[in-house]
Amino acid sequence: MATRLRSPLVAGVGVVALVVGLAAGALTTRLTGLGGLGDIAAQRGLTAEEAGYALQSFVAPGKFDDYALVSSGGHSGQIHILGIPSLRLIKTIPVFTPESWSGYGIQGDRPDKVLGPGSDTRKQATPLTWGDAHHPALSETNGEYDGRWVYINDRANGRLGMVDLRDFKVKQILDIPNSQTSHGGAFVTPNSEYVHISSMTPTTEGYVPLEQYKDKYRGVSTFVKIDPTSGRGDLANSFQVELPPYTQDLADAGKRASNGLVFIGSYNTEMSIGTAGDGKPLEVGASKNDFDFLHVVDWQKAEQVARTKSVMRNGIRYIALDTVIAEGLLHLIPEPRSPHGADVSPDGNYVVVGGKLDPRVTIYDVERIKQAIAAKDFAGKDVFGVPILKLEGVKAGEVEVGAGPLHIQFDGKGHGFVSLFLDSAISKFTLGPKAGIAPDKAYKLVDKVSVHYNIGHLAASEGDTVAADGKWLVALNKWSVDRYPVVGTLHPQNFQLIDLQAPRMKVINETPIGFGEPHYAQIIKMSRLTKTIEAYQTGTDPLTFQKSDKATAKGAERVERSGTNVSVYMTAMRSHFTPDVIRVKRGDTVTFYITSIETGRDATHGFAIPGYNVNLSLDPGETLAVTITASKTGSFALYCTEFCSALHLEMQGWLLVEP
Ligand code: K7E
Ligand code: CUA
Repeated sequence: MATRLRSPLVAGVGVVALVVGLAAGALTTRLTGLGGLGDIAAQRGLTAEEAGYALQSFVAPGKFDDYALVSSGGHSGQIHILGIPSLRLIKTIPVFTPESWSGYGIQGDRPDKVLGPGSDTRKQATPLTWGDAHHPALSETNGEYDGRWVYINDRANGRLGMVDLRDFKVKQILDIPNSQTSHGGAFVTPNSEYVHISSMTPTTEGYVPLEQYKDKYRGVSTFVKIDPTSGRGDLANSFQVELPPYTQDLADAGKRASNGLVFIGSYNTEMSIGTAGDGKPLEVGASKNDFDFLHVVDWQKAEQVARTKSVMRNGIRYIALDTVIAEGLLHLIPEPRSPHGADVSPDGNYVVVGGKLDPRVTIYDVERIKQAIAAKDFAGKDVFGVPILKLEGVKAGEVEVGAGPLHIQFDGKGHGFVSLFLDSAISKFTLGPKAGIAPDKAYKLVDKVSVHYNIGHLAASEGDTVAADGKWLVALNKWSVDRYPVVGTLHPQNFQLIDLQAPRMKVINETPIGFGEPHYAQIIKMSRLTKTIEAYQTGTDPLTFQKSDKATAKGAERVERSGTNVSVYMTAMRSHFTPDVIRVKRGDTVTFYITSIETGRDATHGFAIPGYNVNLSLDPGETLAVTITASKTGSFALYCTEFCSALHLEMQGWLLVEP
């Protein structure tokens, strides 16, 4: 079938011609030249249009997708990688939550070294085993994705996860001091100098009565310094900018024309605290004002101020609000009521805000923002003394786009795309002259497409970078309603793929998302993922990418005992562990240092001990450790959990715990 289908396409009959042919109606007769393609479409009950979509998004067996969608998994605490245009799920990366295939957080090396330190128990009531993964941020060089690292914020607990794209594994979870829930992040600055994460709900240190909300509660914008070699966050060189107790929402880093600035949307500038305080539920109290505030933070200036005028607070340099104001690090701009997203265009000239309770997007001109700040052209100050810019002075335009505008993406060709939560649609609009749009065509609605259903974020191919390419757009829909068979009461969400190269936006593919609620995703060209390895050098500690001092060579396997501490230096290869019978005494502390001496791609082993809650994935070349206390006597049949060879079932051994 594939060859019959491919040959006419190779011969120059493009998809468009095919769709036109199919649409012409007499499927079978007209398409006989295409080897019965029309028959197939007819037999499968596909319309001509649908058959065209299939050809656009189908990736043949053995072929690769052109793009990777790096998606958050929401309160599943994970990151998921899907291919574009196929929407096939390629990989799941556990970040804030245990996952037993990879052994992450189950028992062993990485949970102790990543998930464990990922909860600061001075801040958290208990070590955390879940997180609400919202916004993935790929690292950038010169404003383009560089394929090195991904960061993601934990919306629930104010933490930041960092994944190394060499092996697609989490290397660090950083518990951000002085902040609890987080939303404005993760976003990297254009050369990955910092990854930004701002608080959502203002917090205090310890208990402070809610009645003192305005006086004592504060938000915080955190710039986590990225170590340029490891990609890890370096708290000692990071800093925080204190913010008024408005509820800071989505943020975006400036680029090109706006490099050096960060923009953070906010809501609840009313500072409503719910029924305890002002007698109204928060949803009412927080929607009173006609305007909330877009925060403009000058991070390059703040970086300087942090060196001399900050205080150390829980391990991070902290710039208090009075210093923030005195140094001119923060300015506010009125934005339509209860906005959600604030996004910077690829050229950096515009910041676009979705109004949520306003049918418009508001487009701000960065140059005019900078001029107004320099000229101190203020409309006034907020109650804390933060200067407010004049809306009319910095607004470039506004476009009526539909009901419930949330988030904005760009195609790099002068257009923005905004998700409409209430309309369940995406609107396409033009930016202004600085994005190459003629003045009479600027700030206009130009297209709209329905999606299914209740879209949250949307992601355009490389749409967060200076290299937005205008090829694909993915709608991350909250509900799937009737798109899929009912499989119980917890229903999947729905991703839909939109072709941006067609004259009108069209949904051409979709996939149910059965693993959590994705909030945001970024789309990177597969060709940028050049750092990725297939297997480790033998004996690699995956946390450091260095040779582990516990790496064990073939022939050097041994068991060492020191008092009640037993160290097992083990190797794994098809199809045995060496040693495979381990004798210990009840009460011993037993550490297994296991090195996979496999070198080939895919030659993965597992290591499970029944009854002891142990499972590891031993990827080729990897050295991992797991420590147990031999508290229960018995004969435990340890085994390899990955079907690794014809003799996989034979890859087993014994942990004998003697009384
Ligand atoms: Cu769900 Cu970006 Cu956290 Cu909007 S946020 S949808
Ligand atoms: Cu090794 Cu199965």
